[in-house]
Amino acid sequence: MINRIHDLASLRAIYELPLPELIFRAQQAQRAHHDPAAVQLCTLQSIKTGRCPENCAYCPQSAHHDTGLEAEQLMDAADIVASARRARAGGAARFCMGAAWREVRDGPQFDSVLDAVRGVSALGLEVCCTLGMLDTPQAARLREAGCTVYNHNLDTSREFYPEIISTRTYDDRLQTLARVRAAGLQVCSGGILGMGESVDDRLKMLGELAALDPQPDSVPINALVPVAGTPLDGQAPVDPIEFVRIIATARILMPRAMVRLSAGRTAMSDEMQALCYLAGANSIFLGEKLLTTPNPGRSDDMKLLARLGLHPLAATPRVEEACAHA
Ligand code: SAM
Ligand code: DTB
Ligand code: SF4
Repeated sequence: MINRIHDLASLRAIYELPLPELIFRAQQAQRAHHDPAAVQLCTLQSIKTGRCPENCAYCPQSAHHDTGLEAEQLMDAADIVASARRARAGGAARFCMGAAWREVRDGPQFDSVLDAVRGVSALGLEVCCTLGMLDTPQAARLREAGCTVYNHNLDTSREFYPEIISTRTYDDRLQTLARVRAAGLQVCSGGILGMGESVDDRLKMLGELAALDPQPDSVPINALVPVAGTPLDGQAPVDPIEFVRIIATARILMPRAMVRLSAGRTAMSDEMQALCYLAGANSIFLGEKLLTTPNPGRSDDMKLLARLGLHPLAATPRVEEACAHA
């Protein structure tokens, strides 16, 4: 399939639709490919925390910013698998492991991550990794070990990118995504809103993602979590309606993708999250912590899903049990 390349005017034409029309079109796109009442529940585990050599302005884990974050060495594979087992018991369908690395390096640490991937995959969970840049053989080894998805965000538009990160380029990012895809892994790629970018930057980012061929299988949309000590602390929060419009535009542009309402949910009202679900979001991270910052607790999310009549996607029997008691 050849993807349509969206010019900025056509992206704006979608984004600026009257809200009821925008939501209606997003709902149509969602219903064509997904159960509109199902929400994918993912769990995140930081397997190596802090002291990252990259200078991403938003990130509490960058060694370039003094955020007071306690750095942690790579977790043992057995501890990662134990954490995944708890996530499964709590209702997660997907387990995502994140490392504060610039790139994957061959050697004992990567071998240990591959062991963890094998262990988590054996639990029957979908395995996602986000480890920074990687080469084609490394992507293939991850896939062989049972990793199904690789997360690597474009984060923003090509034009705004150098304002946020200067230790790597937009093309580095696209190259890793191409390698991930070539190795047969699913692609998870999205971005962050609220870093000082314009609406056009957000739309251009969606245009870049939608132009990937094939399109990403999942698209995380993060709201910046401002962290003291990072250059982006103190940024004004994104307007909730602008955020919802981006979710709906992502859903319309990439109808088959899982659109994940990612970081920043602790600052969102229940009503704003409900609007995001109406606009086509169909995945969240579950649990009190993302990688290093807070996330709504599992029971709050389960209560909100129940109030909205939504249910977990691809639930194991244990999950249904968990939800019935939520
Ligand atoms: N180091 C790897 C990389 O950059 O690809 C993987 C981990 S990195 C923390 C994963 C993603 O988390 C980033 O691409 C960014 O989109 C998101 N992120 C990091 N800090 C954030 C923050 N303060 N607020 C919102 N999203 C954030
Ligand atoms: C993504 O887009 N968001 C998640 C996941 N992919 C790896 C990470 C959010 C991190 C938020 C900041 C933190 O907790 O450190
Ligand atoms: Fe490192 Fe990833 Fe954070 Fe950038 S976003 S500083 S690459 S952990």
